[in-house]
Amino acid sequence: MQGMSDADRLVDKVLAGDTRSLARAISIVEVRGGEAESILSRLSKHVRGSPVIGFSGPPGSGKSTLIGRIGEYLRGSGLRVAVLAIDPSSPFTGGAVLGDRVRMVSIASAPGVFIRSMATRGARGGVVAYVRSVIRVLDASGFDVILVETAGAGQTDVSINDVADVVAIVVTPDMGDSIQAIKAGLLEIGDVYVVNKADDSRSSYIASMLEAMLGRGGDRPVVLRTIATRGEGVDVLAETLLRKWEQLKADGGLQARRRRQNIAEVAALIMEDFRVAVETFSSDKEFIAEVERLVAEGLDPKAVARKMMDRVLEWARKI
Ligand SMILES: Nc1nc2c(ncn2[C@@H]2O[C@H](COP(=O)(O)OP(=O)(O)OP(=O)(O)O)[C@@H](O)[C@H]2O)c(=O)[nH]1
Ligand SMILES: [Mg+2]
Repeated sequence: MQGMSDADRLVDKVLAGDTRSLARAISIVEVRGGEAESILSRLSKHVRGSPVIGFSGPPGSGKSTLIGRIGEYLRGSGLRVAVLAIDPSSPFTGGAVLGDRVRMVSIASAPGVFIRSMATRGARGGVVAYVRSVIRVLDASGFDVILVETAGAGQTDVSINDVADVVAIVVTPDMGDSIQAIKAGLLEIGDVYVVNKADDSRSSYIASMLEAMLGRGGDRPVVLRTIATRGEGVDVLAETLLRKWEQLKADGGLQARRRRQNIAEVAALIMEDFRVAVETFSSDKEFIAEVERLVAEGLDPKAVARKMMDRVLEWARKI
């Protein structure tokens, strides 16, 4: 069609549900830049605010297997499901990683299910913003639920509650892992705690221990047990997560969480621009000469940094 830009055409196909165009749009958004911005702004009026459910927890606790099963379950009730696996181990520009796709094989080929791995190594502080952009693309393209997997605290560049509305923390009956996970600060961020691999006899002990640690308040997170490999407990888990989202939507909690997500995203974007500005500027000849002059005058580094700050900000605005 005459007068249509490439971005218009791509966005039209994404909105029409074309999976290949969706994958392409996500790749463009991941890299950022002008084309990404025009795609995101064209899609923005189609964003519906679908539930984003996050899964975090120690490596190997069964997050991918669980997500695969939950995807299947939700799909069975007629919902379109997108899965976003955030992979800290792969280089950011390395493209999709197939490992998770293999474990989610039960749903990978199902219609109405879309799986994407997003590599984050090398993206540094901007990860939150990249992930939220991709979530917006998925939402606008019509998915009813978006499931996000990240590795546990400290192992990834994105904290799950910066991108997800409702958070499930997946641990295993293996004591070491669970205690490690809890120590790493996962006790504060979960809405639901899942003791997966409940085919292990220690699971009820770990579940009780978690319940004791979580305390007794009215809004205490739920502890559930699952056997992801057999799909046991998956229906209850899926319903619990969606019910929590509905409850948050009704009582204003969702709006509060999304406001926090927006702030985290904007802060990440500013930080990213600022980082680039500092890196560019600090290898600039004039900058170096100026810094050397101030140091030679006897100013301490902190004072020099203050003096240079305005110049860096000016630089950042041009990015
Ligand atoms: N026995 C048992 N094994 C399970 C269960 N759920 C998952 N597994 C196995 O645990 C291993 C890890 O599962 P994944 O789903 O890849 O775990 P993950 O948390 O996504 O792992 P990372 O993404 O590497 O952190 C796989 O071999 C699964 O088959 C379960 O309920 N019981
Ligand atoms: Mg996984």
